[in-house]
Amino acid sequence: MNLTLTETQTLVQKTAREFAQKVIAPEAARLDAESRFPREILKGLADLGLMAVNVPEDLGGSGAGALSYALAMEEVAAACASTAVTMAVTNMVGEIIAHFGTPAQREFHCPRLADGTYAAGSFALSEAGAGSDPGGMSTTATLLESGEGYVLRGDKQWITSGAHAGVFIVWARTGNRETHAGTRGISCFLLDGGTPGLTIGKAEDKLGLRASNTVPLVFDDIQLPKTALLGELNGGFKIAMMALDGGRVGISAQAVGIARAALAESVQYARDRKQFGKAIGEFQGIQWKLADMSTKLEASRLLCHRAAALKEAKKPFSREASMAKVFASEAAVEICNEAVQIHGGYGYTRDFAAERHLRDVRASTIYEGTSEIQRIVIARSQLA
Ligand code: COS
Repeated sequence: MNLTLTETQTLVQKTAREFAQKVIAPEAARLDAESRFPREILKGLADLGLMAVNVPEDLGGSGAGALSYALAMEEVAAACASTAVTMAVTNMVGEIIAHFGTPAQREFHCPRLADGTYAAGSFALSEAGAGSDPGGMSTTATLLESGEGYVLRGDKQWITSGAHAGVFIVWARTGNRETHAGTRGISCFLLDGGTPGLTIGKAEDKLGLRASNTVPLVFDDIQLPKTALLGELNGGFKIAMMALDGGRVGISAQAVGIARAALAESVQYARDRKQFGKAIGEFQGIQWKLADMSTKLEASRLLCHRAAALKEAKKPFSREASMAKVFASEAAVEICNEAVQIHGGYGYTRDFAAERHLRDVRASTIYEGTSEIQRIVIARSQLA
């Protein structure tokens, strides 16, 4: 793996870092405290090309590649994890449409996701009874007798940005239950925000990522035209799996960004805080914590960048994405937990960001596939 960044990657990293530190970071605590969706900040990210980093330029995206995306994600997450997850899902939605969409679908939705016309895009896979096992979903899209479209019926759960999305990618069961059971009878559809019959439920009151929006959706016999089908009929499960592989690289980068911020603040605190007549950073107990935190952080970043580099080279990267996700997210939880410990009593208050990082990072071992699911993917690849 080449560890030297290209000119494009360096530029994307610099652009994201400047915007994240100047514009996003000063707002993060307030956005969290007010559980406020970062609408204006997202528009700023779109203006910089960061809402569609992997969407080709002819569709309005940056076409900068998977590693550039990981670099940008780390920068944004280091400033505000809520903004980062909103950016992550929107980027994923744009990439799926660019990859699997018809020319009309691509040309309609990708530029709107890229330029911020849509505040966000949403990925509607999970259901109340189908989280780790999306193949067990019960939402259906039934072909009309005329054959001219589908009726979408059911509900979804944990939908990031659902109250603000311009477009949803929705997975629904289309297959005959006998010939296309389980994962083989699922298709993927595009649904416009505001479509009659779409109800956005009450936003979840979450431990962290409070400025991101997470809602349930209800589809009440929504009539979808045939042109809403994304990809092949009954081919939707594989689209979800491929998208999640890329999404997991993004979440590992998000975890790296949050942990980086927690570590930097811990180093600063260890320099500033005096006890027993000297800075606490002079005590070996604190030094060893900082050493372990920075080692875990570097290892996480390397795994993330390796998975991103494989993706960019169009090589298989499913196993590496799961390794990056499980390692980086678990390491980041440990790093953020130690950051609170180093900050002592102050770390338990809102006077410092350490508590926000710990609340925010906790989701990263759960969403985009739990740690347990990542271990299933990794183990299966070894045993195959
Ligand atoms: N890329 C492409 N295709 C894939 C794939 C991948 N990464 N992973 C699986 N597939 C394909 C398989 O090859 C199989 O194809 P065939 O039907 O042609 O044989 C099909 O998809 C079904 O795969 P599998 O039998 O492995 O499906 P399972 O139901 O056993 O599920 C896991 C596999 C557990 C990996 C999957 O359900 C999963 O990722 N769950 C977590 C979901 C998740 O991350 N949810 C969070 C949503 S965002 S908050």
